[in-house]
Amino acid sequence: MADLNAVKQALREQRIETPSWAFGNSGTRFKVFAQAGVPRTPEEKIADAATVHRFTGVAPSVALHIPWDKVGDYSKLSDFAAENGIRLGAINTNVFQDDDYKLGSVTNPDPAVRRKATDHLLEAVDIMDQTGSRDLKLWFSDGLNYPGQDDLRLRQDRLAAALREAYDRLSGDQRILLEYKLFEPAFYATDVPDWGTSYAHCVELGPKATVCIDTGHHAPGTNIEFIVSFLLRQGKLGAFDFNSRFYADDDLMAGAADPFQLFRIMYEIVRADALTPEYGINFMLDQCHNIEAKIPAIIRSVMNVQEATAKALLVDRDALFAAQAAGDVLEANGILMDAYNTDVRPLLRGGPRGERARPGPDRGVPAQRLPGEDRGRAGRRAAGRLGRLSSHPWRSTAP
Ligand code: AOS
Ligand code: MN
Repeated sequence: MADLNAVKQALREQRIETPSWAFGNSGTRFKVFAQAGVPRTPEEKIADAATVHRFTGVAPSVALHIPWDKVGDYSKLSDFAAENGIRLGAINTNVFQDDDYKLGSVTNPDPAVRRKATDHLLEAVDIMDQTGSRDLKLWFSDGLNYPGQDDLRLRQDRLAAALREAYDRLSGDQRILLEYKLFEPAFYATDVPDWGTSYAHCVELGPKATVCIDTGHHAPGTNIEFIVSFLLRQGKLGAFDFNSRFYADDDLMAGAADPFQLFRIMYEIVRADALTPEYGINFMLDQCHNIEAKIPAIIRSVMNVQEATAKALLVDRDALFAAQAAGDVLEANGILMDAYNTDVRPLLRGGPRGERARPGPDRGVPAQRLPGEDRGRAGRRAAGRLGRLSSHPWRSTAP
């Protein structure tokens, strides 16, 4: 049975990194709907990220994107972040917006373009030296639109060479996070299309290279929690770019489209004891808020990740392993669903630090599951858990 104090503690210690670009204006190729008050400078984006942290208590770092967040003095920017109560997180490279990159960046057939792109990766490590960032996050838009356009195998060689240069430039605890994406902007073949390609390059590079899973970058129906579980087992899961998708790389709020998927992912994290900052996974958001207010949307996303995590922490793992070992399919599935169907909002309502309980109506706990209601073994477990939830002191209102 999950220990609620341990669950609370784990939620307090959870860390979620926000992306600087999510605070600025964004849109589709059809229209960017500008919003009033969006940040104009890296400093203003940092101030917005600090606001998210103030309200959630679990988002103490913000990822930068270079050159979108280029400044003259990165140490000063780092100090500015610290004055605002947060720190600078992953440095994201941008080798997809220059005309030179029409046929690719580090995989381009032209060695001069490859040099320029690789130099940008090295520049990003220089910036990390000044910001104190640990993570160099690499996403390559490189790929082909037409069969025969370029040599698939040579492009892998060029990619490996650029990654090697960047890897050899790392020092201290710095590391590479290699993201993958099934398609877009390339439509026929992408040079890092999936976790397997990213994983193989990371293995070739060495221990300081790990995979970044962007939850929006898979074919429909892909079992992402399997990828999570596999990479954890190999010690090669370095980070997430959380967001939601309905169709492609929609970049909607994490946990909005498929909260059950997010729960299943977080269960694998909890299952591997990989939730703590010490384990080293960078739980980042990678989102754009095109029609909704940005800071509240990012707060909502952080809370959605926390809710999925809370449910994952509530899984009765001893009972689950026992049911699995006994081959009791329905009981095992029931135990997992039982945790997923628990309303954890009361657990989070006072804020993750638990010191700011907000008075408010009790939304749903008694209505959802009635303690004592006969729903079989799984139902009785749920009733017991809710009984404890309902009587917990940090709950804002009594049922
Ligand atoms: C692009 O599709 C990727 O998700 C990257 O993480 C990218 O750097 C980020 O979305 C900012 O554009
Ligand atoms: Mn991403």
